[in-house]
Amino acid sequence: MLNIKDIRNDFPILSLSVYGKPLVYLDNGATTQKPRAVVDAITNEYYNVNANVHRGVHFLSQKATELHEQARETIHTFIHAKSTSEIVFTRGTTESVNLVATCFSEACMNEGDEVIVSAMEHHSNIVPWQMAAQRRGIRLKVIPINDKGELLLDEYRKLFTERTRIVSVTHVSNVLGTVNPVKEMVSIAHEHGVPVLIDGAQSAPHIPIDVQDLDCDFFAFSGHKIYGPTGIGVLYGKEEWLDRLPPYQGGGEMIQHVSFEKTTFNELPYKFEAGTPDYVGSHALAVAIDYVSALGMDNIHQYERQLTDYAMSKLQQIEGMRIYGTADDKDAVISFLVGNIHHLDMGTLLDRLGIAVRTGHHCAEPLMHRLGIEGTVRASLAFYNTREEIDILADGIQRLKQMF
Ligand code: 7TS
Repeated sequence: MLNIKDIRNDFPILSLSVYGKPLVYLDNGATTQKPRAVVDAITNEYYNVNANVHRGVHFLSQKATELHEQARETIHTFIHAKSTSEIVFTRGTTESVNLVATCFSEACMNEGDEVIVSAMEHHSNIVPWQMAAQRRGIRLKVIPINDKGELLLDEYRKLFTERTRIVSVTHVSNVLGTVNPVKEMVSIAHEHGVPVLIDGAQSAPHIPIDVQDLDCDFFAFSGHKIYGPTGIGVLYGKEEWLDRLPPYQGGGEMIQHVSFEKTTFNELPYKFEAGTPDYVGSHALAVAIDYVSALGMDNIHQYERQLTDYAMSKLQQIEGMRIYGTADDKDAVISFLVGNIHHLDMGTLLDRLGIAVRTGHHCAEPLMHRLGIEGTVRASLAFYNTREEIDILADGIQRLKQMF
């Protein structure tokens, strides 16, 4: 059981008032707030440790390197990877997907080869593949969804051909909240000898992740969506795949030896980590992961599920409410429109009541086309949200409805 009152005290920003109203922060899908421990870790490292990593014999550099590499250990344990060489630090999910799309298409795809994505992808898992498609002459194939916002697995099965080289799919939709059956999808892909990249931006903060159990070949997530800092993220890749891929960027850290004739590359994971890494961010991310691990990802998942169910039933009682995404397996994200109120008007007016929601297409324009709408209002939940906050949202929507 989570003690939400105590938890909220760990997040100073949650006690802010905006426009004289207590802040109700329901934009966690965009980014989460940070517990004091994370902010303190950042301040402490800059005040007491700061030095560049991996290249100093001096005390501070060794200490900073230790924290950075301990962070890799923490992440490796958190997602149950086999080894720390499978944990690559990136700037976030977007960079992780770009790395795979660039390096995989270069090493493993030729003209006419195919990548399978889904109709509910974030632009971050569409555009990098389109860019690779332009460079390499490959094709995107798209898994369709039903009206509840669930992937059609039979259609997915039919998309495989002898030209399919990779599947890249989101674990949880940032618009619909749908939790995709990624373990089953990986197993289907593997029957065809095809590897799978899972976009875990919206799952890692909410659902216990075991990459070995999922058997996925790549898994990407962002630090800032899991209560850590911005600018740091993770790409997990099975060693056998990371070994096969060429480096992403060139520079310091990713080399073994350089001469003007020839450069040899560093071992995993450093081959993919050119330049000075965000060693303060990696440590602060590990502190965030320690924080959620201490609460227990199972407890977090259970609490957020109950809160999502409560929010769904509460919002569904509002006349004129249309909720997009009613999958049987649904997590922490609720997108909606009410009557003919424009999503932007709804978001702007809710803001005046102190309620932070996101409006628009949520970087998923192809999904909006499929749904036949321009955008939605989206409430996305975290474990520090409460039923009282859901009630404030529902009352706010009722009030605005009366204004229109
Ligand atoms: N994939 C999914 C499923 C996402 O929801 C997001 C960000 C990304 C990838 C990209 O993550 P980044 O950290 O690299 O930017 N989603 C959102 C959102 O829903 N609102 O703001 C950002």
